[in-house]
This record gives sequence, structure tokens and C-alpha cells, in this order.
Amino acid sequence: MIDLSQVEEELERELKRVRSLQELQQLKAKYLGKSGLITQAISNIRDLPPEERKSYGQKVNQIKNRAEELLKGKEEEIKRAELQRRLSEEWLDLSVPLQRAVGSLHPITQTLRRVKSIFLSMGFRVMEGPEVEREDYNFDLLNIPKEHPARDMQDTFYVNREGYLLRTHTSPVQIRTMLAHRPPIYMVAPGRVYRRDDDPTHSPMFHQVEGLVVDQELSFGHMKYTIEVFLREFFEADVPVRFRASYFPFTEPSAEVDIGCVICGGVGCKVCKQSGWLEVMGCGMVHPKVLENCGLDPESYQGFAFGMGVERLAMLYFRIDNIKLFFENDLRFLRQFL
Ligand code: 2NL
Repeated sequence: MIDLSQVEEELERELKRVRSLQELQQLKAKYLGKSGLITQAISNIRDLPPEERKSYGQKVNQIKNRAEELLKGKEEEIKRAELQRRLSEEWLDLSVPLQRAVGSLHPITQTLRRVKSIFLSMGFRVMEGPEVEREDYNFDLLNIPKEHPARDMQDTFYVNREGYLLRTHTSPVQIRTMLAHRPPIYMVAPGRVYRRDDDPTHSPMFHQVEGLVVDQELSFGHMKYTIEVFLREFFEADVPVRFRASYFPFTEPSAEVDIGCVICGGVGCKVCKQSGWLEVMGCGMVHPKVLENCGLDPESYQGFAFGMGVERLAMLYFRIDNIKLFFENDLRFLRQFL
């Protein structure tokens, strides 16, 4: 016969040591399972003399109910503790900033856009042309002689087809425009150009913007004013501008354009090689032979043209000291130009 008075006490004692639902399940089996202590006690009832059955039965029932109550209470306690543990362990820091995954425009693209926008505001059109260009558009029609060093294999990329090359400047776009359109022409030609150069200050591919105006009664003064306005807009300052006589086969007279050094303000520094001036573009009145080559009568029409390197402008504007940075696509560099 099972001693009922000890069953309840023993269960309470054992419950105190239970830490998991698994242990609780074992305890439940020990008391209420098929051959559990309480289940046995219930089946013992019919072995008792009839006069004892009632009180014993009541007692067993009481203990069974009590045991179920205790086990249920412990189960809830364990589940509550487990939930509490997960709530404190498993958490998300909602204040962690999101990774900024948006891109930005390359500094050369930004510079090209600014240059185009300034000329558009002055009434110029933007024209584009092919990068694989005809040799005559790139050299002959521009009055560049057959034996000119620029045509040398050492300086120009020739492609595997007679009479074609990678354009060495965007001037052929202006040639195409003069051949296809009547004046007045007010245009800029931005784009990639190619030269067989590769050293710390030269890249085999770089960007140029050339400008061309063809109209009647044009003077050097119109060109000078146009360039001065552009440079002051571009550098967002009232920079000094000077024109130095120079030579290009396609312009006459020709000039190189300097601005007061934007780094030292003209006092002299490493960038301007202590001169106080920076060369930023070349320009000139379109050579009469070039106008003629394009079917225009130099007696009725004049033209002025200019050309500038976009990498050089971007380096001066953003104060970058190495042209290679534009072509390495190092995010640590690019991220600085939002
Ligand atoms: C420079 C100099 C220049 C031109 C480009 C040009 C084009 C035609 C006719 C006449 Cl179709 N001239 N372009 C004229 C003078 C200078 O560029 O230093 N570029 C980076």
C-alpha cells in the first residue's frame, strides 16, 4: 500500500529541483503516468476492504488534483522564465544606422555636366560624335599636315582599318557639324579622347570639351569675353584671366588661356610652379583653310574655337593632385564627391 501522506511532500520537494520542461515531464510520468505512484494508488482502491475505499478514494483524488495543479503551475513557471530569457537575449538594435547604398556621380561626370550647363546657359548646343573617327576629320580637315608629329604611331591609336583612328581630340565633332549645318553655329563637343600617353600626369583616355562658334562679324574680342565668362562661372570666382600668344595648325591667331592660380591666389606655389598662373585651355580664330575645308567662305564667315581638358579642370576645381585617381574607382576617393 502506498503511503499517501508522503506522496504530496515528495512531489513538492522534487518539483523544487526541476529546471526544464523535460525534467518536469519525467516527474509527471513518475506520479501520474501509466505506472505512476498516484495511478497505482488509484488502482489499489479496489484491493481495499469496502469500508476503507471511500475515505482512501477521496484522499487519492485530492492528491491527484493537487499533483496536477502543482505540475501545471511549474510548467507555466518554466515557460514564463524561458520567454523572459528569450526576450532579454534575442533583441534588435533599431537605432543602428542603415548602410548608405546609394551611388553618386563620378567627379568627371559632375565636371562635364557643369561645363555643358554653363555653355547651354550662354546659348550653345551640345554635340556628340564617334570615338572611332575618320583620319581626315581628325587631322586633314583641321589643317594638320601629313608629317605632323601628332599623327605619329607613337602618339595616336590607329585601329585595324585603313583611314580610321581613336579621336585624339573632339575637333572632328565640330568638323562634322560645319559640314552638316549652315552657320550660325554655337556648339560645344564634350567626350572621351585617346592619346598614346601614360605617365603620372597623362592618361591614355581622358575627356575634352571643345567649343566652336561660326558666325558673321566675329572678332577675337567675342572669343575672349565668352571664355572669361565661362571660366568665372566654372570656378565660381572673379578669377584673373590672361591670353598668351600660341600656335595651333587649326587656328590663327592662337592663344593659351591662363587663370590666376586658384590654389595660392597668384602668390606662387607648387601647383602653378611659382608663376601664379595656371594654363586651363587653348583657343583661337578658326583658320581660314579649316573653314574652306568645311565648305565655308572665310570672307563671309569667321569662327572662334577653344579646347580644354576636363580632368585638368576637375583637378583644379576639386583640388586633386593625381589624375590616376579618376580611373582607379577607389570608393574611398569616389565617396568624397557626393
Ligand atoms: C587645347 C587646345 C583647341 C581648338 C582646340 C578647333 C576646332 C576646330 C577648328 C579650330 Cl573644328 N579649332 N579646336 C582650337 C584651339 C585650341 O584646344 O589645349 N585643348 C586641350
